[in-house]
Amino acid sequence: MATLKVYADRRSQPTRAVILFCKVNGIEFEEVETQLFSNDLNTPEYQAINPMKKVPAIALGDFTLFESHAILTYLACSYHVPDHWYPVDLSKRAKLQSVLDWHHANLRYGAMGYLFSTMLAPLFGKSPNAELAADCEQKLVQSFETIENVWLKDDAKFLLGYDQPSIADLSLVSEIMQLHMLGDEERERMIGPYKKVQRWIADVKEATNPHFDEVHQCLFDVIASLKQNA
Ligand SMILES: N[C@@H](CCC(=O)N[C@@H](CS)C(=O)NCC(=O)O)C(=O)O
Repeated sequence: MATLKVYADRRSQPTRAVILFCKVNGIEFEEVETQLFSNDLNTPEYQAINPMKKVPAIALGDFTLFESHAILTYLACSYHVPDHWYPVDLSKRAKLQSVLDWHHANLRYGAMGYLFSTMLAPLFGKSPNAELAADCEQKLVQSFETIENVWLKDDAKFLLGYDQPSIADLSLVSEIMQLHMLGDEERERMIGPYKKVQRWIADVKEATNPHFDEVHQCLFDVIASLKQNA
């Protein structure tokens, strides 16, 4: 069988979700470093793999795929991984898909939008945009509210009332981890009231460690270097 290649930059939330999934499930892969903010995404070779010029993407022989949720779904279906990651049961699968679809327009929109309209803006030669930041913060806080009261059911540890994590847990938690880029106080202002969300993040971490910490180390290295250069 051809080697699975994962085109990755671990500073990217969806990239980390894919890498974490592979590592937790013992899926062998070659990590092809494809750096954000570099020419790596613009080469004709890479655009043949992902015309959107984003990470992550995968290649398996002639087969290529981009969009992290499609990748996670494909990997969960084509490798022998435990059912809880992407249940065979159609109704469970459809529910999980609804969390994945919701994620893009809500949690990701809010988290990415907030970071790029505040602390990341100057790094890209832009001024912070207070109006956009307020809109994104509202979306983000609404998203925590939804996770706390809709997706985390009763006292279950993981999304949709499951007692083991699914690909949706990996995707959403990888996104939320990016908020460590904000100072503790700012992050606490948003996530502080959501105790179930905080416990769930800790549970996902515990269920996937030591890989979770290893895959997120890059993010904490970036945060440390940003602090040093501030
Ligand atoms: N919906 C996509 C999002 C991919 C994405 O936005 N990747 C970002 C990094 S987190 C990227 O590659 N950005 C490069 C760019 O926009 O130039 C997924 O889930 O894979």
